Amino acid sequence: MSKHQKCSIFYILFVSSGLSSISANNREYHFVNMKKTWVDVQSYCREKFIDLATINNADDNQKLLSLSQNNVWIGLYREPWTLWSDNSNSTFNNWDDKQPNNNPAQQECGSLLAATGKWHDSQCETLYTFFCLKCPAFPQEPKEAAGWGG
Ligand SMILES: [Ca+2]
Repeated sequence: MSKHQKCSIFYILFVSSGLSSISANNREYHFVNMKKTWVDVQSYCREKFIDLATINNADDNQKLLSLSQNNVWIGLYREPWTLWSDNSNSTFNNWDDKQPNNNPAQQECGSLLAATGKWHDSQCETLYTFFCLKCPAFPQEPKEAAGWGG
């Protein structure tokens, strides 16, 4: 069983316990302030967390942008750029203008620019800081959800 599956089962047990309305789709990220190549980042995140950060919607992207101080690796790679490091598919993207451009060459790994939150394809050997995907932290007590939709 993968860490990701364990995490999902934990969500289901927790949610079905009635203690919280936390969504299994909420993504939580752990920022790692070390610069590594994309492949090294993938190994690090899989060992210590779930996987490289995945981004499935604008809220996820905004969360990463708000936490980013430098350009960071994200878990997206090569053609067709819809398959993430954790093997999930996503139709969401946030490419910058004229990206991915594979220019000058061999840009097979996805990065997020701290200045704009836009995505670029970058050479995988570039050293960037990064985010790992982790299980959400569970609240100690049920939180009031006043003002939230749904
Ligand atoms: Ca590029």
